[in-house]
Amino acid sequence: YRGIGIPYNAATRFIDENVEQGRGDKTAIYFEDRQVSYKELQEMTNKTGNGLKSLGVDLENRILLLCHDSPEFIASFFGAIKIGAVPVPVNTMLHPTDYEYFLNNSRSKVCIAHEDLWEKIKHLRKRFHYLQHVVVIGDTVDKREVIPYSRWMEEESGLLESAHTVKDDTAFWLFSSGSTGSPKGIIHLQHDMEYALDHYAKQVLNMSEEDITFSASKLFFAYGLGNGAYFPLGCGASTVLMRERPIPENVFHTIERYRPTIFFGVPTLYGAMINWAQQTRKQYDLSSIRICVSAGEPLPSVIYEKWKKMFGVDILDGIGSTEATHIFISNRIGDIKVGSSGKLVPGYEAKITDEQGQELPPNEVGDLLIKGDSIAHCYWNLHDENKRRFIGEWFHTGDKYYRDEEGYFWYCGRSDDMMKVGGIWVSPVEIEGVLLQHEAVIEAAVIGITDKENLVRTKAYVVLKEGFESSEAMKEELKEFVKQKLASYKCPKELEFIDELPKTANGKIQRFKLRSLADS
Ligand code: 3SK
Repeated sequence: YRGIGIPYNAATRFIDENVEQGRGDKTAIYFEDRQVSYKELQEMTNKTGNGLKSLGVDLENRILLLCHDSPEFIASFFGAIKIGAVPVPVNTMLHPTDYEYFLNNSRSKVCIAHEDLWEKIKHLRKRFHYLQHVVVIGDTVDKREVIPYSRWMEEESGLLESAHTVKDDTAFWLFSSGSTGSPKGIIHLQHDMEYALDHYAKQVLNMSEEDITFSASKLFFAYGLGNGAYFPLGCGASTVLMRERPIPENVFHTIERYRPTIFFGVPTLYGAMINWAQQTRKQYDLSSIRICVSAGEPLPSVIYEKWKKMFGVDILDGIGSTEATHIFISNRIGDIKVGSSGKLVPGYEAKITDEQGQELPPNEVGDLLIKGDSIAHCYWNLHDENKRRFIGEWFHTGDKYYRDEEGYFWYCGRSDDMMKVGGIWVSPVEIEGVLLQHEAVIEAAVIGITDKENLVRTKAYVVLKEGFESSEAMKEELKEFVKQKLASYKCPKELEFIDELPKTANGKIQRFKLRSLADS
């Protein structure tokens, strides 16, 4: 294999090495009533790889994964990578036509799906132009139409040599849920996961073999994939997988049952868990957790403080992106600046620039660009977007940030979410943070709207907690509440109550959807 590059296969690194290093009998995955050892996971992975090979899957072929969090998800992901194919995990909560887009855009040859999820899209099969085989995980699979995954587990060999891939080969794709436009296929290379593991999981979270991780964010998100799969596997630790929806009741139950040491969530979930614990007046035992992690959206200070008071454990807030593979700026254990995203993760560089690309001094808000070796190769088939976002070694995150004199980064919104009110830049995040401090508010999002004179004014969309009434009096109370805490030009001129905020799959508020709502 002269001339192909530095040999590296992520499945060998994340699965086989554990067995070679003597962890064969250790539990890799806790899932419902099952405990899957590293040896068993290796066997499942190899059988999946062999099953795919038997269907004619070759190096670089894409395989769509429409799977719930489960051992089968992880075995399919690494089984595909082991033979040099490219798994493409996708969000399990979307509309059937979204899968038509994912399957055709990725030109996937094979789809591995959980039974209930395949049931929802099978009527569209004729529109999946490149799909040749469907493999279904479940008990009541119709064997005339699809291949049961269980057949692979019964009939395929548990031995498999990895393909001769190299460190810069494509390993997997993820679709960005995007705050605007259609989802973009993000191409990640074989070495990306190990880079995120070495720099964030090991150096920031101090993750080790002793840990048990539990991620409420699902494996099909970039955030969940690290938290619940390649971080724990890369450390020889154990992961807890939960198939159910990540609602507070399920999450608390899972934590008490498996006693993880690291818990990963998003701000909305932390907020909902606090409310649930208050409403149910139950004492939940979170004593096994040494650190909680939050990403996706900035963690409001009030949620951090309440959580710490209620459960006595810190939440480390950080920011990452699907393009960067995982988190590149984070608070540290024992060094948290509440409300900030923290400092650079070792191995990453950042710059904050103005509209002309000039680097800005501390405390000035600009575009955040980052550099580090886990940044994706590019977007699939989006030449112009690639030129705009992947600029040499730098990646343009699309986030507005400033860095203070001590090196902490402060989020100010998505680049297109910032508003200029009366000629002054206003960050929606700052106003939302204040609204969230009010006892009646569970979620808030602020946008800029233009009035008849074409002037920009701020408008807040607010989700109220149960038991609070969406009255005119409440509107005035909330506006007054913000006025007490912020400069008057930042106070929302309009305020509307809404049942739910539109969000991306990673939990980021889609303020552009609220802007179209306000325009309509
Ligand atoms: O949004 C984030 O902060 C994030 C973090 C880790 C991995 C992926 C994402 C999108």
